[in-house]
Amino acid sequence: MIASSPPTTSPAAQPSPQEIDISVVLPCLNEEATVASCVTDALSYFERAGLRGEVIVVDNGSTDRSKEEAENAGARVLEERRRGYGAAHLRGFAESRGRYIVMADADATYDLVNLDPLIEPLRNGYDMTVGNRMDNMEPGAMTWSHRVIGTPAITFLLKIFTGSNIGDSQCGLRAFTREALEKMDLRSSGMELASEMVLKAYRRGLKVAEQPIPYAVREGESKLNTIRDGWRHLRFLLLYTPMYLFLIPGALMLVAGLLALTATGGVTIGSLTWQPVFAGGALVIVGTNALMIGMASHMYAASRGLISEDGLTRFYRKYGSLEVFLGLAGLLFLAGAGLDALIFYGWVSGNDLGLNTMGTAALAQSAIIVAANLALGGFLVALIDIE
Ligand SMILES: Nc1nc2c(ncn2[C@@H]2O[C@H](COP(=O)(O)OP(=O)(O)OP(=O)(O)O)[C@@H](O)[C@H]2O)c(=O)[nH]1
Ligand SMILES: [Mg+2]
Repeated sequence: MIASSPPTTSPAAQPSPQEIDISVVLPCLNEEATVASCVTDALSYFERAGLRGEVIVVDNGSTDRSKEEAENAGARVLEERRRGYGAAHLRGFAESRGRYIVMADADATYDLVNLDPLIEPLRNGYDMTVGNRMDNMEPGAMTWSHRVIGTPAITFLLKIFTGSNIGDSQCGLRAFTREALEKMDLRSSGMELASEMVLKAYRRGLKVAEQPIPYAVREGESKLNTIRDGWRHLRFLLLYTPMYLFLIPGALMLVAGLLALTATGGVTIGSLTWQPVFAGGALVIVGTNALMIGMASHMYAASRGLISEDGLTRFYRKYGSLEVFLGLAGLLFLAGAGLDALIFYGWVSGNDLGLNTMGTAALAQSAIIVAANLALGGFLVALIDIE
């Protein structure tokens, strides 16, 4: 039973949303050589599996015959205004009507003749199935740098940042339920959509299954740009993970800086003497800034549901507040000003009090700058935490 409707079919003849089991969404940019076979493969699957389905091809700028090919093969073809792989997928998802949604590519690299391995886990209670191409790809299907560096690196970051156990985070063949789509609330317009889905699925507690799938050599030109798209993935992952972008580096810098500030004397190399107290001051200042910005970002990400509530958000809500930050800032300012006063007293009285003047001055300066940053940052976190 095939329910995919060619665009010429009148709307009245199309199945209502409740009647569609599965929507296959294919983004397409100049894939005239392969898009039609992808569409017919998916339609043949619907027929064999006895499912009512639709194939949606989303184009946003093809200059070849892709659209005609897709339409003639029986797809619903949509024209998306915004450019990009993610924008095309999001439009297709928004207009899909199936209970299950399958995303794939229009370059015939994925096998769409049998989608059972992707759909079965959804029938058994999973929210999303992600393909894994790593053990079953045709020679030359993926460039060496993507296979050995790019994909494993992003997969590894997703593992650390979300606890995901997905082995091929960049696989473009996936299936998910309509409820999962709503929970993920996807937004990316570029290739980083692949990372966004995995990150949000794990952060929002979805049940994710993985299926080994074959991956064939593509025909036509690849749209993937290693540097641009690699950076978009990394940027996305860092922005959504303040713990690793700000908080852990900030804490490490703060500890290293405090240790350096306690150093007495310099390190002499030849005729040069390096005074660790200056590096220490810089590390403490940058470290506290990173912690403050990280705290604000963490609270923001939690309020938007991008990370789950954790020990840190609970700690801030329990012990942190603008008043606490201002109090700490005041104490640090007094400490810094007190040290400066001691140095000043030693200078006017001619009694140096046994102080290491350079180290004490560096400590005083750091304390005053950190105090100012704590006060400014306290306002920022409080602003973000306003319900
Ligand atoms: N509509 C639309 N489709 C796109 C865009 N960029 C890529 N696509 C399609 O998205 C799918 C995936 O793009 P590919 O170029 O195959 O990227 P990839 O699979 O990561 O890379 P390869 O392994 O080289 O094929 C293909 O069907 C493309 O035609 C875009 O900007 N707009
Ligand atoms: Mg491809």
